[in-house]
Amino acid sequence: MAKNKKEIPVYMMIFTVSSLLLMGMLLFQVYEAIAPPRIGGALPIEERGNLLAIPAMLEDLDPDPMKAFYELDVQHGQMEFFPGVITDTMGYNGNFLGPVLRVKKGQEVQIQVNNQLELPTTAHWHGLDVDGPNDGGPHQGIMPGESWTANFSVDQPAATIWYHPHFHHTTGNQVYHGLAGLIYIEDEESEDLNIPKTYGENDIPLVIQDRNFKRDGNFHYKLANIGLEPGEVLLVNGTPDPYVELNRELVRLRVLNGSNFENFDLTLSNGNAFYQIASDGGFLEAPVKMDSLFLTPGERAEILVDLSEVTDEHLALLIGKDVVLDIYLSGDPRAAAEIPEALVTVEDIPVGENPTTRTFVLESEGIDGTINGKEFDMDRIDKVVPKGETELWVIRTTERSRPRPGHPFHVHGTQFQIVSRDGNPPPPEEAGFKDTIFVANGEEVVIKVLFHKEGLFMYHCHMLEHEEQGMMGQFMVEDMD
Ligand SMILES: [Cu+2]
Repeated sequence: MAKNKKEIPVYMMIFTVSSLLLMGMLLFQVYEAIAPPRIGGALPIEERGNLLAIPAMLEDLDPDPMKAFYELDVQHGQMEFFPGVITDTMGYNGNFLGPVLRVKKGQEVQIQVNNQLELPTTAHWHGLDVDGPNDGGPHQGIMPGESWTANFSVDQPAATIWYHPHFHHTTGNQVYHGLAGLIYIEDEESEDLNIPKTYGENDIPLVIQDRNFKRDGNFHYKLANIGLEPGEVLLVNGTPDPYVELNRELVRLRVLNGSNFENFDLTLSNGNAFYQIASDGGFLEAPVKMDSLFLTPGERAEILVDLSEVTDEHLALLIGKDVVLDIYLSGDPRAAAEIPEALVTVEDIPVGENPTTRTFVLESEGIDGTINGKEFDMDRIDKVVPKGETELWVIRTTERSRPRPGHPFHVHGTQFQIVSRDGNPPPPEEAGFKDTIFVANGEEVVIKVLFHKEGLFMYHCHMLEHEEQGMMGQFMVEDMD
């Protein structure tokens, strides 16, 4: 995952060169492995990497403020991630990734998805409280040349959710090639909060993904290689080696771990703390001060970073020693920004007496996996769940899942809350609404789930290759009154 920087200190160069000689044919990999991260100093402008791409905000084609109509074309594309090297990609309304769709609580939304690929796809709204037929899961396949329109009303608090394909056995490949995008749900509270809201200026989306490339420049997506080691290149919003220029002020980063298989642990190069204000399903009750942010595939977090007092010209967002994003600062340092003391009231999901309890045991070996000992079967409904009745779901991973540290468990069609992690109450950053949670090997996480809408939904590991190799099940939500 090391970023290939141009400036290397002399001592490291000597070390590098001698190592390269020793290693002979492993030249390139060795350089990648020992190239030092460039953490402190700023680079002259001409040596900066690539300006961070900011996804377009898609135009709502419905003039009625209580409605929204969006159109997404699923298409092939090409990108020049590296100068002179063409990579075949896929994107929504463009070459790679997709635009941001902004919807408001209470709106009636239609999203028309036009499949211009020669492969089937779906458009799944990850994190959306929606009924089964509009969820965009494996059963809502959109055949080549066809269109599908999702209809739903926005019936949940403000949140940063996302969309991606979910057609069984093509999901991992299509996401890897670029099919993913963000949806911003806004409501009165999100609009009233005193937090940064200027899109692309102080409210910045960061879709972080790791990738491997073949010699011909195309993505190296091969099931056998997935999960053996992280991708060599980190893309942020589709930009390799990205930088962004920000004012010395409070900024809000909306981060999605959009990788297929890798966990990310994010820190700031100056060691400063930041504040998590939202998890998958919306705002937390209060900002949570932290100095690292752990996100598994599919998870989102919104963080506030106060750049007001930073006197350095440059800092970086890091994963370990690797630079994810270079940040160059402008404007004069000033007094620290005010971090809101409180954000929203998170409605507690009510639990009745003697709630139904179900257990889900996640087990993997390499990229193969099962839930409760079973591989996914499109023709088998694993659970029937009553609408409107909170259940307790107990999620466990087995030690057999090593060497992976655990699995991100995702449930469609709802936002749930964590009751306990290994018997302890969740930490404050996990006390809000979630749709994807990390369950470490040997750990037991209890969640309370409540489904408001009927239909067929999925639960699965969000390491996409685990999902496709069997770590998925399906449940039918029925009105039993
Ligand atoms: Cu997994």
